Amino acid sequence: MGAETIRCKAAVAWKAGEPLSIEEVEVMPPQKGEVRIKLTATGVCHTDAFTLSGEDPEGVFPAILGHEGAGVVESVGEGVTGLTVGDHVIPLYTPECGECKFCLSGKTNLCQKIRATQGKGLMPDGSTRFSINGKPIYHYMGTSTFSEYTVLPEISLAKINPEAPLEEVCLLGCGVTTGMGAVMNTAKVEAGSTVAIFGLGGIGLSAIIGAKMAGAERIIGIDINEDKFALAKKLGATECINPKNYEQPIQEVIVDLTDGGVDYSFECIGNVNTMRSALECCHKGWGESVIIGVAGAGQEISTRPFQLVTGRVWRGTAFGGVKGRSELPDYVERYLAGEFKLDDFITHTMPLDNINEAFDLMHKGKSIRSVIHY
Ligand code: NAD
Ligand code: AHE
Ligand code: ZN
Ligand code: ZN
Repeated sequence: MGAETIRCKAAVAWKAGEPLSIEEVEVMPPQKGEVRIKLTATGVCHTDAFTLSGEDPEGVFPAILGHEGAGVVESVGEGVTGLTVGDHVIPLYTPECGECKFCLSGKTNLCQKIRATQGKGLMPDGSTRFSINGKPIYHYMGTSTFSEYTVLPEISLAKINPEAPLEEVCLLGCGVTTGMGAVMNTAKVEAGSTVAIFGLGGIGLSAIIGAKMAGAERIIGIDINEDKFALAKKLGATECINPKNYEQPIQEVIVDLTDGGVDYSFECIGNVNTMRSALECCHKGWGESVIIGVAGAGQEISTRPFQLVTGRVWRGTAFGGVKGRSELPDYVERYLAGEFKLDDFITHTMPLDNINEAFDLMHKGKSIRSVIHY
């Protein structure tokens, strides 16, 4: 397509533990099989903060973080057949090549075609498309949405209905799809179930929406920040509890409240202690607990194996088990059809220049999602 290098604004993470820095970056044209997009909006997810903190074993610096975006195709590289300039897209940190062992298994959404290079902050050919004065800047989760322009492999983009507002459906690039998908796709919660949701941020609240859509009868929200309870109840939680208000471990409280435990629990925090609580509040014989939260380097989960011997199931999920290219466009359609709302999640909006505010609000527990508007 004869595209040129673009100079644009991006938020660069130079070092772990330091605020992002707004810089002018060079964004190379898309190479073979790649697409360059202009971002319209991006959400800020807790995983961005996790990697910036230095806790992510795969965190490389300097990098452009961000993985919850939406935008428009600006140019396409050689051999790109499924996308064209002007298409509306959502970047996928879990791509879908359709031909690797994982894609063909029918058992997982974890396409591995480019996973090795993606985890090193590189494009599939082992190089980067971002630089500052010629110094390479790493990609992040294959998406790097904290930039006005970014380059992705074609297999890392879902083409969506152009009528969808990109400032809202960007949340389907991670948080909302992850929470809803974990409930409906990974756990397959049935109508009438009792469900416990640990952590009432963007992910936990989306899990509540999923549980309500699945017809769960009882939805128990758990958080140490009671400011999160009102929205949780509005979205479908039937009760909310704060572990700090009890002397007993919270799993015992939940077992007592539910005549032996819940049918399903979801850990949406990233804390190995609450992961244990989430498993142990499940009902003997059949309760299933799904880990969604991401825990730091070196951390491990534990429980008595007897918990599993007696029928509880421990599992995990990435991106809600959703296959991005074939299934995400349908989430957008369901949103457009009014099956669920996204505006409740967007507590703050701001320009890229103020992105560090989004991290401050998250750490203070004041936001659900901040959305950056480009
Ligand atoms: P968030 O910061 O918006 O929400 C986390 C919530 O947990 C907050 O409301 C906080 O008050 C609560 N919390 C913290 N410690 C707690 C405790 N000890 N007990 C009870 N509640 C507690 O985060 P988020 O964006 O919703 O992300 C949640 C987790 O999910 C993070 O670990 C994130 O990295 C992970 N995540 C995983 C996937 C995936 O695909 N598996 C996708 C997105 C996010
Ligand atoms: N890089 C970390 C793990 C981070 C992680 O688990 N990421 C989730 C998505 S979080 C989105 O907010 C994920 O998709 N995991 C599957 C995968 O292949 O990365 C580590 O511990 O190394
Ligand atoms: Zn995320
Ligand atoms: Zn694949």
